[in-house]
Amino acid sequence: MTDLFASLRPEREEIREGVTLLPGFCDGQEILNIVKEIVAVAPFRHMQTPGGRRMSVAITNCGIVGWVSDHKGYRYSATDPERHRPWPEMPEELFALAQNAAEKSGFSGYHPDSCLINRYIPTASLSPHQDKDEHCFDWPIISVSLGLSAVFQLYGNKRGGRPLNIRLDDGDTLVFGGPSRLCYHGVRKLLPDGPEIMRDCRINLTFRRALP
Ligand code: MD3
Ligand code: FE
Repeated sequence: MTDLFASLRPEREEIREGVTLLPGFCDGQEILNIVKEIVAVAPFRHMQTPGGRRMSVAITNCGIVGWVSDHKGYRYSATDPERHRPWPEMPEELFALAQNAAEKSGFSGYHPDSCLINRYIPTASLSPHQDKDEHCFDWPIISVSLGLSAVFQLYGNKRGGRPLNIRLDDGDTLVFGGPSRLCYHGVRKLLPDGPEIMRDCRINLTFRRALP
């Protein structure tokens, strides 16, 4: 459907130093079709936290390495622990999407080697955490939201305090880099709004540079 209000939204919004929101940067339907091909090979699954709890968010990955969690901890692995096989390759369209979003936000030459794909049903949430399992923090993390909208919460570089609430809609793309790369963040709740093709869940892709 044509977005009549697209012209009223800024193309790029600097939320804070190193955090750039690109509203409606991608076509959610197009990205969803690519995600479906990945999921047909490496299905969504619920991982265990190191403490032995089942994550409410279901995940899968594509790329050279994928983020995994089990009783031994959080890490990146070249092997899918469920399939004992490499993760599906990162499709060129996804690599290009992340690279273009990074470029628009001041990070040229971005080469993500991992894409974590999170699936939220309306009761799922992600408690505040830092992303620090990557080898270094010089490169940004790029987040792409699909389907149901959600309230994303951005804290500072220490746990606690009052978060900034950011609503993320289908197609919205966020870039986290520079001094905000290690900010605490979480996903509070899903909202009942979304595109016709995806009113039952939210999918979030995070592109990462995990390896040296
Ligand atoms: C801010 N995912 O997978 S993406 C995650 O919507 C994760 O599924 C959320 O947090 C989701 O780790 C949020 C946005 C995000 C990702 C990385 C960040 C925000 C970040 C790193 C630093 C600061
Ligand atoms: Fe995170």
